[in-house]
Amino acid sequence: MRKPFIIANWKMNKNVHESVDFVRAIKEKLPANKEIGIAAQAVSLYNMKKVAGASNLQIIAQNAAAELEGPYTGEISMRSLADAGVTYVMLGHLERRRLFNESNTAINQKVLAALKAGIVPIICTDEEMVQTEVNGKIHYVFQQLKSVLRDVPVNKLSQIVISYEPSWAVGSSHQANPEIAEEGCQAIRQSLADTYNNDIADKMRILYGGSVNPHNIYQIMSKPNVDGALIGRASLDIDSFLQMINYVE
Ligand code: 3PY
Repeated sequence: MRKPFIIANWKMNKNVHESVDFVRAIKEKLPANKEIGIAAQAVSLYNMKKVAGASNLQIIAQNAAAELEGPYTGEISMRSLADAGVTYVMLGHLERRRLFNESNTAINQKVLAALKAGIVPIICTDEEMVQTEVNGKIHYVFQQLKSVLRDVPVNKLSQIVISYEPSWAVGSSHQANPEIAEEGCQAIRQSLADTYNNDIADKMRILYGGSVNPHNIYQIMSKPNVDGALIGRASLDIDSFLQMINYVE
């Protein structure tokens, strides 16, 4: 069984005090049957973890360097993040690809560094895929996914989290569409099964991201291949976030 995973992606919002206050306000209210995480600015993560303590809240970085240490002024290492209590790192978000020209090769190096440091990557991909039909069976190839997973040891794959975020839905006011969410997550699972095997594809969690809010999360989470949500703007407000982690029809 894949445990549902609901993640707030705060992007470059909330300062340290606001982030810590938010954690303090929600930490006793987290549902036990889901994994809940917040991806915040790096400067807040250590203090957020201290306040979250042993609660079921995952503290998530939004990016980190591909090198674990050394002369890289201004960078943040996965090793330091792990020491600060960070358990997951989001890699390859569309805004990083688009605004900071992050390539699949660079993201792949970061995925490998995260695994070395003991941090689980949450890898974001968009809708770019090639669909082919061989002997009546549809195959999907997500070039991004293939490239960013290069050289990842097979025994590490099932812990990795993938997020499907169609580019038109990120940071936009478009309505997320549950059918499109399912279609994308299902295609990713199928491509993982084709590239590796069914067992790995069944174990890996695939989240949907892009314009998720309290009104559409239930429909999205009801889809069989959607194991969680990566939530932008709607996660900044405490009440709205609590509503989404406890989604009901
Ligand atoms: C959004 O919903 O805008 C996101 O970028 C989620 O990661």
